[in-house]
Amino acid sequence: MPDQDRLKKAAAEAAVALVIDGMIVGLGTGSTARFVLEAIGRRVNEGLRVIGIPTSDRSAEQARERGIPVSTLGAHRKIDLTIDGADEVERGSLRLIKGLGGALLHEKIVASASKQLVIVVDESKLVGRLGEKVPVPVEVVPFGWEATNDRLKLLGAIPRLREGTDGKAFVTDSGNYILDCFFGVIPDSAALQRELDGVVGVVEHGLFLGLATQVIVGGAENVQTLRP
Ligand code: A5P
Repeated sequence: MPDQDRLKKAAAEAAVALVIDGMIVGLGTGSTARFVLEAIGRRVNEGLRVIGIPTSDRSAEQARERGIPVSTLGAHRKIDLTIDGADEVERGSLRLIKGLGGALLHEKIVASASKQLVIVVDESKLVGRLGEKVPVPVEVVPFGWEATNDRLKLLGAIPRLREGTDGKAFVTDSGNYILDCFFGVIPDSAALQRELDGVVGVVEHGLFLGLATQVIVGGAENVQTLRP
């Protein structure tokens, strides 16, 4: 297993130790969340009773393959604990950028319905300021997306339409497009959040501020838990 995967797995397993019998558990999306699903699946096979609320079609499929019972947010509006990955974690504030895996809309809806949001990352995801390494994914309505693209440029972004492996526009589980918006280092992510929330045509964006209740970081030396 590559080193980075070992770190992701260690963080994922530490997070899954927080899952208690009877919980409604939000299931994240991505390569780190996959290790979470594996670890929950093992515990379910040993007798743990949980109901998983997947954040994507992909994680629903992976959960079912591992024997984890899945349901919907409609049926379970209050989630005890969600475990998900992130693309960047700002040290100190624990503000996040999420969505490089394309599931940011459902992830944010599930995170917002969760009593606890535990983020699992390897140490390469920690940054001093959001935007240091990755763009902010912005989910937009396909209708007139070019006009939304222009509006995002006015906020200082360099947007790029995300493409799928077929070279066509990537389509999210909700049928939308994603514009990966390069801002560079973001000095005031709360201000940017307000601006993005006000752009017509934007469905949701990958700034997750004030949502993470803890971040579990797999590092070369140890696994560390960060709290805001
Ligand atoms: C999915 O939309 C994302 O928010 C993921 O949680 C994020 O991209 C982290 O993915 P990895 O664990 O694969 O890096």
